[in-house]
Amino acid sequence: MAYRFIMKLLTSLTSPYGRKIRVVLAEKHIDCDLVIVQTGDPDCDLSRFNPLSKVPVLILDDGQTLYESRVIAEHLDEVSPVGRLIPQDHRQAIRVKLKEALADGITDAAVLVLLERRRPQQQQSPEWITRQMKKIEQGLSALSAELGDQKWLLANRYSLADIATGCMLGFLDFRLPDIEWRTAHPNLADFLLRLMAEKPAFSDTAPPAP
Ligand SMILES: N[C@@H](CCC(=O)N[C@@H](CS)C(=O)NCC(=O)O)C(=O)O
Repeated sequence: MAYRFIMKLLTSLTSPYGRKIRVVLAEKHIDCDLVIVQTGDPDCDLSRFNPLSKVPVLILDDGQTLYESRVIAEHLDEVSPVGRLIPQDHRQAIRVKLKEALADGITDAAVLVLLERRRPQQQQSPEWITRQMKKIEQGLSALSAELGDQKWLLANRYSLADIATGCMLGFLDFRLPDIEWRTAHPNLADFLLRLMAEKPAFSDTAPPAP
């Protein structure tokens, strides 16, 4: 029987960036082995695959590795035409990527808050936390205004911008549940409910209970 190499995705089950790629793989029906890694484990040497030692990492069928979720998502969207997540029209594509960058940027700020809060109390900087919280608030307001009363961020078309936004909102609930974003942005709350109800790729990849 011919040997068929299947792509491998290295990620943790709690990474919001890794979740983005797991959702993309499921939406596009792409076969890929999931290799669960613990980034905090001293025995876990990711630098062989990514000089930044971060997940997600995608090992392609020719052995080449890709890292950075936006790069991986764009590659996967290109290799399989099933259910395009980035429109082919350039202007539309840039709109989707900008919203993806905004959602990822909110996630980045949330990760910084989480890491700061994990430091011993006396070493934490309240100013730094406030600065990151402001980015989260401003980012959520911008995404909420973009969404308005549309079904998806690009009106009726489901895209990578929705996937990144859903992963970011799920991460806020998972790691920073004290942020009451639903009160300020009920349209984002409805959006997340819709994603979880209509897209099995989302409900199947929810982070494990903390
Ligand atoms: N911009 C990167 C962020 C990746 C990232 O920060 N991953 C975290 C897990 S959520 C990680 O691997 N952290 C380990 C570390 O920084 O040492 C992406 O989108 O892929």
